[in-house]
This record gives sequence, C-alpha cells and structure tokens, in this order.
Amino acid sequence: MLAAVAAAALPASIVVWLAERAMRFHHYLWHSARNGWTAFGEPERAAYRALGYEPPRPAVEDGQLALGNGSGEDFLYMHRQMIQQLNERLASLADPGYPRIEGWPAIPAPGDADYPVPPAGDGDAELKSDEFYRERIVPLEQRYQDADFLRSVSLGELGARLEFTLHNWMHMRWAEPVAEARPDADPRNPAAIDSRWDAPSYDWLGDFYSSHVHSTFWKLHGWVDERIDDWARANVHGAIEWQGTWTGPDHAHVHPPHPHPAPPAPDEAERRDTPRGRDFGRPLLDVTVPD
Ligand SMILES: [Cu+2]
Repeated sequence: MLAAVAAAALPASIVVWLAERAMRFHHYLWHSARNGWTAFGEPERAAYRALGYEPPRPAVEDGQLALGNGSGEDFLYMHRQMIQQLNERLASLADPGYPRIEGWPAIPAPGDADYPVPPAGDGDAELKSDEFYRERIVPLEQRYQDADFLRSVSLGELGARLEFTLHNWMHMRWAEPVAEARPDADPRNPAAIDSRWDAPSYDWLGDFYSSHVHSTFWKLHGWVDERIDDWARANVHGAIEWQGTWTGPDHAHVHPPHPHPAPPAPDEAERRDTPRGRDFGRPLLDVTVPD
C-alpha cells in the first residue's frame, strides 16, 4: 500500500540533498541576515556581505517587525522558490510515496494522529499547549484566510505577520526537544559551524541551519504558501507583481563556506543575550507584532 502523502517522510535521497552544507548555509544565512541586519555592527555586516547575503529589506528594523518595507514578500517568495525547487527534485525522483510537497490543509489540532505535538522542551511549554492552539493559533489562522483582512494588507505586510507569528510558532510547536543545541555561530564569522552539524540526522525544526531537512518543514511551509494565493484571490486579478524577490546570492557563484576555526567564545554577558539554537523561538520573545 502506498503511504499517504499527508504523513509521509521525505525520500532518503532528498533528505541527503537538503542536508548538504550549501543548502543549510543558504537557509541559515538568508534568515539570519534579514533578522539581524539592523542590529549588526560593521564587522558582522561585512562578514555577511562577503558571503553575498546583504538583505535589501531587513525583516526586523531596530527591534520592530518591518511591516511596510516588503521584507514579508521576500519571505513568501524565497520559500515558494524552495518549494518549487524541491518539487522539481521530487518530480524527477518519481517516488510514488512522495510525489510532491503538499502543505497542511489546516494547522493540525491538538491530538492530531499524524502530527502530534512533541513533548515540551526548554521554555516552549506555552507554545506547545492546547490553550496556545485555541487562543493564539486558531484566531490568526482564521484571520489570515479572511478576505476582508487580506484586502486590508499588502502582500508584504501579510508575509511579515505570518513569518513572525504562525510560521515561527509552528516551527517551535513541532520541534522535538533536543539533547544538545547547535552553538550559535559568531555573526562576525557565520561560516564557523562545525561540519558535524551537517549530518542528515540533524533536522531540528528550531534552527535555520536544519529545519528544512525535516519533513514537517514542508508541511508547514506548504500551508504558509497557500496564503499567498488567498491574498491574490482577494486583491488582484491575474499574476502577482512581486516587489520582494530576494532569495540570496546566485548559488552558481557562491561556494558554501567551509568551517573556519571557531572565534574566541563571547564573554558571559554576551552569552546570556544569545539563547542558543532557537532561531524561530527568538522572534517570539523579542519582536512585537502590532495588532
Ligand atoms: Cu525559512
């Protein structure tokens, strides 16, 4: 019997491809550049620039979610590209158990048989609770599909709101507790990630460096991707005229960074400010999404 696409795991060869260092760096540098840019100093910016990751529209500006600069379009567009690229791979692989990405038709409710919420780990009990689903997730899930709401926002604003609410929450809600978190790379030396984190088994949903290796990433991003079409149905006739299409540098010209010797450890005070390995959790704590 064929496995249902709903709960299928990605084919092993796809997982190996997604776990390649070049793929990991693309996702990690793209997100961390957009989130960190306005907080970075010149050494951090220079390091990202040298790797080709100078974001044209930061996602966070001076600690505030950037609703009006089009960065939310970059978010929607870049992940749509990732889905398309993976669908092309899947089409050529022609595995009947996993023919293409199909997003969640709805965000799985507590007790979902195929996508149970993993046990709470470090600091994420609230996000994983049934109350959080009822009181925070469901209202926004409805709002972001409501035609009146969709007519009241630009595509960029919708993308920014989605990214820093439901999207980040889904990442952390379905993240397994981890025994060991990947130490943050110093943003002045973002390539300093040990190659042991490149193993295909490292697929933690809470880390930009690994989340896309996990099957659930594609379910939740498929759900996010559908919201682009909801917005288009409510607002435009015909094709979307994308303003934010930043996907990072052209892969053909950028080599994946090799791990450089780790920089000296930041002092304790700095450490306290940088919770480790919780990329999608951090914005939940730090960035307010205005009503
Ligand atoms: Cu992403």
